[in-house]
Amino acid sequence: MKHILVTGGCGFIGSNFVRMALGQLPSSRIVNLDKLTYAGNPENLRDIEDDPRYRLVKGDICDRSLMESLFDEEKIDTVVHFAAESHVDRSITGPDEFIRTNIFGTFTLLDVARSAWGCMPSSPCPQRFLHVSTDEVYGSLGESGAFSETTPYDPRSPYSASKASSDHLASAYFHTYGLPVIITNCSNNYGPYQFPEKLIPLIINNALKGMELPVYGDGGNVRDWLFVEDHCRAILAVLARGRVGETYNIGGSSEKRNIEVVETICDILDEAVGRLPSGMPRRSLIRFVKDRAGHDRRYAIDASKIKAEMGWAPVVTFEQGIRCTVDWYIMNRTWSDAVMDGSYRKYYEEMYGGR
Ligand code: NAD
Ligand code: TDX
Repeated sequence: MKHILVTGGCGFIGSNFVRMALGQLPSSRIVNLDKLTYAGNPENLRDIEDDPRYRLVKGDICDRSLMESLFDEEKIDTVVHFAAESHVDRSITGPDEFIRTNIFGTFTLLDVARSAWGCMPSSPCPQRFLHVSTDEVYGSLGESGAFSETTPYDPRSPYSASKASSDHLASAYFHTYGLPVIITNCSNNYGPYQFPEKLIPLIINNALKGMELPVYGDGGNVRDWLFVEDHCRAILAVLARGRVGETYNIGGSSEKRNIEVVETICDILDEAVGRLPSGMPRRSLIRFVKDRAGHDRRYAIDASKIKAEMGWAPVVTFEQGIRCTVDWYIMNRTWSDAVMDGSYRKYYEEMYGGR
């Protein structure tokens, strides 16, 4: 039986992962440690909360004594570390929490795992510490090329710099202390339960409400979109078959310009729920607004290593995934309304009011 600590399991990717892992790893117990920040919502896992193999603990990864007692009490042998501050725009207006959680929090977790597992560089231990990271650590691409595992790090936002720092710490704990670390760097995820500050759910929710659709700059920035369940399948494959000390890039091979994504969502919604009450198509809500500071132009992932070693490849196309995601947000408006509370409205006004 595996005793898995998932951090940040009430967030977007974490909650999708916990649900999938409970289903696919029948002899595992999952302890979900989450601070329940604005982005963490226990509702995301309401359907599995009574599973006897699941436990939610509210807490902060920076809290060393809590982490130590959890490792001890739950005999943790596997860590899947999602917990992070994850939104680039918030990192630009308020980087402090990104430095604290993403760097100091990851350091705390690594150090507690090292003490609990007693690993030595000379005798590798059987446990696993999977550190979930992002393609943004590699910086921004020009018109061609893709990030591979050997691309030099070149982070350009406080978010990506904090993730890059955490990757370096994770790697250092492998090389220095023999902690059995594996790092994954993934491209942009989308799907159910994503907090509506990120492009896709923000556009779906605004378009459903007939609100303006803010597109930064000229809308030509490119992201490599991956359906969240494909990311979770990749993480399960890496946990089962990944080599300790290695990095694996995970991507959708599905590059889209932001404006294409926004227009696609508008068209799907017009078809699914009808045009706006005025009779206008939802594309009429698109507004090109002031660009994000230091906005990375293009990301693309070369996922050939994980494909060659583990046979992993995405199974959901962008066309399938975006329809499924739009349908989910149509069917789950109460979820969106609940998370878009007063603090979300304040955030939205501050972020978009002057744009
Ligand atoms: P999210 O913002 O939806 O969720 C983050 C979760 O972490 C929340 O549940 C939050 O409550 C929790 N958390 C935050 N600070 C914490 C702390 N100090 N202690 C404990 N819990 C804390 O994020 P997400 O989009 O699900 O991303 C998860 C991970 O995947 C992050 O590490 C992110 O960098 C990485 N990632 C995300 C994407 C993407 O497109 N969303 C792509 C690649 C990698
Ligand atoms: O209102 C918007 N308008 C807009 O044009 C928002 C919120 C975003 N954008 C643009 C900025 C990006 O080019 O859309 C693109 C996607 O933006 P986000 O959803 O904020 O994602 P991104 O900045 O690419 O980062 C995401 O992918 C990598 C996640 O938020 C990170 O956690 C992950 O590491």
